[in-house]
Amino acid sequence: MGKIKIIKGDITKLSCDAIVNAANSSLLGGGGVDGAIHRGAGPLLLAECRTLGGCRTGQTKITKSYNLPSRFVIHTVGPVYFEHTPSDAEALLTSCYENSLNLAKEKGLKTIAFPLISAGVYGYPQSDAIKVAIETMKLHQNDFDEITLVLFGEREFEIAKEDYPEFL
Ligand code: AR6
Repeated sequence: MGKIKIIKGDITKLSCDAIVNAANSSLLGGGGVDGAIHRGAGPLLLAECRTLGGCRTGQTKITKSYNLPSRFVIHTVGPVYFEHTPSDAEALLTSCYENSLNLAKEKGLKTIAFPLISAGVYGYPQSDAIKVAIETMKLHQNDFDEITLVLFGEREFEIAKEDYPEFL
């Protein structure tokens, strides 16, 4: 069985098969983790993203990683929390993880890392976002060598330590 890991850090530094980007539907960059990924990858990432025709909420697109140490970037668009009912937001966020993991599996990728999708600018409550991430990862862990949840902020890492100590 594959391993789920929770770490604190910067996802752009990881050299796994794929890192996941919490993008917006234009796929043309932004702030937060999206900005960090585009800065690290360089301008060729934006050039490839321009050819993709955007991405709908809950869906995914894959690109190369260019100057980043990972091999691929899987771009997914999380829900803006307050634009949906809580249960619709949860279903959409679950789709982000599901579709990213399914796409990675289809491509034969074995190691994948996620940021805490929607839990920054998009306002998803951090503790609920961590639960969606981990519970969805658990359903797919047999298909991967390692699935990593990368937490950037101190507060979200403290929540994860409390709620999921077994993955630290
Ligand atoms: N590595 C890992 N996690 C990070 C990093 C990093 N380098 N930088 C930030 N985070 P956000 P969203 C965490 O706002 O809520 C963008 O402008 C951050 O602490 O990046 O899905 C897009 O273009 C938070 O926990 O994404 C969209 O417009 C998590 O990543 C919009 O923001 C997600 O925060 C998407 O909003």
